[in-house]
Amino acid sequence: MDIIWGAVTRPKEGQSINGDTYVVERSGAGLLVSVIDGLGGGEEAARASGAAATVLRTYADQPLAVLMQQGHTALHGTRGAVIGVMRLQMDTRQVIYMGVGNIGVYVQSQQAIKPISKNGILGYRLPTLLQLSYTYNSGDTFVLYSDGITSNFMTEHAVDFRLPPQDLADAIITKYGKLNDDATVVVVRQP
Ligand SMILES: [Mn+2]
Repeated sequence: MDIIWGAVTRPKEGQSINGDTYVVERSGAGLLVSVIDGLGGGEEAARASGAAATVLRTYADQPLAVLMQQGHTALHGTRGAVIGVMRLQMDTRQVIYMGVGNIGVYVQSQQAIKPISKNGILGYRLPTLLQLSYTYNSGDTFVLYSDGITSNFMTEHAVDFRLPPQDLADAIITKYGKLNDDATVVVVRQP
């Protein structure tokens, strides 16, 4: 069955420009999913995260390490950004993840799928890149989120992970979004 997803992003309270952004881009049987948080806030942050998003959309079918390298180059001269990038291969149910900086990932699965990011800042300090890969099951739910979301949502059981992806993303940001930071949640599930 085809993949379903939902996403929500909003700026911090009192700010009209959002330094966070996300990308969901399909290429063949692959779905590229990313959350990007531009450093600082406002226009400069939005410019950095926007530049990274453009790279991902342009090279959506390229290896994740290439996306990171291209993004790093594109963000020189900006504030920089932290980024998490995931690709689900829908025909084989393989998922790969690569992250630089504090974008969070939570996977609701029977399996131990616990992707982690390396410390660093795209545009400033690219760490030794780490690609993690897993096989997932039908119905597994992938949540990518920026640090404008408190990670308590994973443990408090106050949101129902069986909700449709858009409803789940909305529930997480409503209950766990920090008002003093830009916040983003993307939820993906392959039924
Ligand atoms: Mn942030």
